[in-house]
Amino acid sequence: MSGTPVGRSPRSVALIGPYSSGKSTLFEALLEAAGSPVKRPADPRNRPMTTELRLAHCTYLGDAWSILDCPGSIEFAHETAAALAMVDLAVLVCEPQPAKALAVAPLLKALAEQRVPHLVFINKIDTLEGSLRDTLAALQAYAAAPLVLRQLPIIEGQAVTGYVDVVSERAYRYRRGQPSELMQIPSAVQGEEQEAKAKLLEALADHDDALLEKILEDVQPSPAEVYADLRKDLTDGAVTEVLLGTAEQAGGIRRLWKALRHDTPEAPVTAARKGIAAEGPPLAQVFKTVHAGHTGKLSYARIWRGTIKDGATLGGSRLGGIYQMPGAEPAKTAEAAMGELVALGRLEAVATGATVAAGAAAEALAFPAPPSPVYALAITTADRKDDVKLSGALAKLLEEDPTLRIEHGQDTGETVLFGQGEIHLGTTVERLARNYGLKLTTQRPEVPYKETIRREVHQHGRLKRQTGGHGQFADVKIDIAPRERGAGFAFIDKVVGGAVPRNFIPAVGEAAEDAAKKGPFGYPVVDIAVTLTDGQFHSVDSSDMAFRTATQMAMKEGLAAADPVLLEPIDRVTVSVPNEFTARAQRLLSGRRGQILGYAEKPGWSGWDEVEALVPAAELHDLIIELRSQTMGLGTYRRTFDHLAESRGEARPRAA
Ligand SMILES: Nc1nc2c(ncn2[C@@H]2O[C@H](COP(=O)(O)OP(=O)(O)O)[C@@H](O)[C@H]2O)c(=O)[nH]1
Ligand SMILES: [Mg+2]
Repeated sequence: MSGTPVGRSPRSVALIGPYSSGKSTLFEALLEAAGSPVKRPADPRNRPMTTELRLAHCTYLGDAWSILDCPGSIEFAHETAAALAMVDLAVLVCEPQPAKALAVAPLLKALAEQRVPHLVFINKIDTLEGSLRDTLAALQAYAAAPLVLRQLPIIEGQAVTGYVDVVSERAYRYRRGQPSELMQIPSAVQGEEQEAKAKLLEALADHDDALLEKILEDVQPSPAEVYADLRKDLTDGAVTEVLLGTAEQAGGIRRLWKALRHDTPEAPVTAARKGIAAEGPPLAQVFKTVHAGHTGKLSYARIWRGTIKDGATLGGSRLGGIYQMPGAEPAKTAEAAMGELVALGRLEAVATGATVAAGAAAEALAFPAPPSPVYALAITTADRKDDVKLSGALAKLLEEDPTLRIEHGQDTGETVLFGQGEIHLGTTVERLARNYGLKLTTQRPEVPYKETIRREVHQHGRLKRQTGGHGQFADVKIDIAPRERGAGFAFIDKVVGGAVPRNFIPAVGEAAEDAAKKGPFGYPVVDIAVTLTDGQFHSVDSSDMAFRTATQMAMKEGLAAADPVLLEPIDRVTVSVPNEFTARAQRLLSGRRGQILGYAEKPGWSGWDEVEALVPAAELHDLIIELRSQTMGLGTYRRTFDHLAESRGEARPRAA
């Protein structure tokens, strides 16, 4: 035994890693080994993608744990970022495949940047082909600290059947669902084991002079010394230990538990890392919000200080229920202690990311900002009567998901969802159907084309109508002229001698501006000046209404005659990719009528480039899908509107 006391403060761990590395399977295996199993999917080989954080509580050898299973898909990366901001330690789950190391790179970077203590668990060790060293070397290229193997696989025949513990120099055979069984170190692994141990000690000696001296004098340090160094270096982020196993066959799970138990920093250490004062009222931070049918609003929170008791006043709301999640199902508890992740009920006024203190004002703590949207879909209710219900449901979804945005197109009248990709918006629409009974259809959002004119015209509009008693009469002469791009709409009154009386002139201006909202192609007309030069009126038959109609007639004819042209929005797009994909990203943008402006190293991201281009907005709808499919899912982009450009016929006018 390592001699650490039992019954320490609760600790929190997040399982992170690329999609399909086996986080959810590992989550289940860890909880099963701790005697708090969660429901498993009916067909584990066909397990659904994790799209949301999943929290479960358990006790392992007397210690309380909160464990988070994070989604791996890049579209839900914000959930992982939120989890990392909350936990004492992250387990980075990888596969033993060097080619997949690139997908781990952004996570290694996030861990280093946020200074989250972490270890690496190489899962699917049963699928190992070739040497584990290649995977380690590939990962090392992106890791800030040296990666040291704590275990080596034992391969018998074709299969991985157990492991050698590098520190204790003992070998174990995996036994499904049971503790591994001690065995002789196979002679084939002995050389490798010696080498791994030397490497491990070398890495530790870089931060421990006493150990360095022992190594130089060829004295073997005791396992206790090595364990103490590993723990310290993990907390400091100086060395990253690498464990291995197979979640699916429950191999290496107890070994991982042992490492978690021994090396996960305790809550006060994490609070100090975060700069949270040790003294003060009980403090919690919300990292996820869920509207659950039966419990109402649940705010998942980390307890950063003290003990939070049910009924406390937090952030202006009265706490209505504290839930732990044994078996990943909510179970009421009276209080939550520092170090725990719990769900807090009915904090109506508290948003995701906020900190709250019991009965006091809370100090603000950093929380990751949501990434900007990369994909959009317009949504329509199948039944118009559901529109009110939809806006209520969307308000709740926005509260739950900070990576979702909703816009109502001013010109198009569409409701557009903005998010992180097809899967993200797909699950959002599914959630609206499942939780709110809303049937929606989705379509590609309309491109906000505009129009303008290229030629000045002089137009005459005349309304003369005799209906029963008195008639309607108005006569206007207007000039419609193009203005500089971005100058907007202008109305100028140049009438002299009362040809159009003062009181009718505002109606002419309003009607002209109104008529510009829909030009010959069906889009808003921008950057024109309308000048009222002359007109006629009748003392009885003229009215605002009549002048409006006459102006509308003049505008309709005039705009059509003024050499109208479609204007298409052009965005400035910045694509970021690992630099091996830079050329591909450039081709992708050129293929979408993009004008490449250049590329440069992405600031602070060694090995990544940013490509800048001007690209028509019409070409951006599914850019993220193609970009991801060509860059192992790693490429992303951001866009801002740049300018309107005259369309050379590539853009398709709206159907009449
Ligand atoms: N061969 C093998 N497959 C595994 C192992 N762990 C998980 N898997 C499989 O890998 C796939 C993805 O697992 P999952 O836990 O959903 O990955 P996640 O996306 O990281 O949560 C599933 O088909 C699992 O059955 C393992 O140790 N060995
Ligand atoms: Mg998963």
